[in-house]
Amino acid sequence: MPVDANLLPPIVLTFAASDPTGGAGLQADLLTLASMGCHPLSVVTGLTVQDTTGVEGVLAIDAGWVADQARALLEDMPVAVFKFGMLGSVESIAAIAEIVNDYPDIPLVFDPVLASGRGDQLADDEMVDAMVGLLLPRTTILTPNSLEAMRLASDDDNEDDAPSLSECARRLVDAGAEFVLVTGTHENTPQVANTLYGRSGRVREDSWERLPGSYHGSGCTLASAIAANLANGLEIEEAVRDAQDYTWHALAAGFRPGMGQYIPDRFFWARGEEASRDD
Ligand code: PXL
Repeated sequence: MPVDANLLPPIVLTFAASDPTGGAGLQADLLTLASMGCHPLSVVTGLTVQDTTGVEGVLAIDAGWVADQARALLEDMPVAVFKFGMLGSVESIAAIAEIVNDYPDIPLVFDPVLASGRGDQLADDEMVDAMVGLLLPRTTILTPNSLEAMRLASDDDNEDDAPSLSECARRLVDAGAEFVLVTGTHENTPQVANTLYGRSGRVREDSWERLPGSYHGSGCTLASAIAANLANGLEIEEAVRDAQDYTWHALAAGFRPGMGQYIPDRFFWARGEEASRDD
């Protein structure tokens, strides 16, 4: 029997690395996408050894295996949206670029994972260059935090280059991203202000009450929520606004299962009143 795409939940294909804590990475994407009504497909780009206090090891999956996982899925199922998290190696970035370029009509949400929220490095300078050169031209929306925006947009050869965040966004749009959402979690401001930029400059800004505590996986949750919203048919501005609202509530309902960071509760909406953790 032929597949009837109308009877399927929207399918989102995420390229990401495993975070065994379930806080960030691939597991964050799967939880978020499922919670928002999508069916997630996953291409594993790497493995990490970590707990809620930090990353102890990173293994990049061989680029040939990354490509084979993606090709097999894409030849079998209709993908509505691509989502990128940690990509593992320059070779995998090149292989992934080639594959997504064969599907130019599928929107792409790119969370440029360069380091964990605790500062563990997850991408080197060569990977940053490959992201900008090979992936930005194919990106529908890039979701850097302010530190990632600076690293992706500044000129490595000029130590004095200290662009403002709006200048960073302009450069990233010039490099090919259709939209750039710069998140303000790392800025020293009373509220968290997230700003969306497009080809004509600033599109919208949303401010959120800054929650106390340190969270693991907020960026992955936000980018996956945008991907889910696009897959569910929202336009970019509405997708971005609603994804922030979803992420804020997941963080507000977050829990601390170990000795380190809090983890967002992507299924906050499914818990009963008795599950409230305001104690
Ligand atoms: O939060 C970014 C991130 C993405 N992917 C993996 C991670 C992290 C942060 O630790 O471990 C696998």
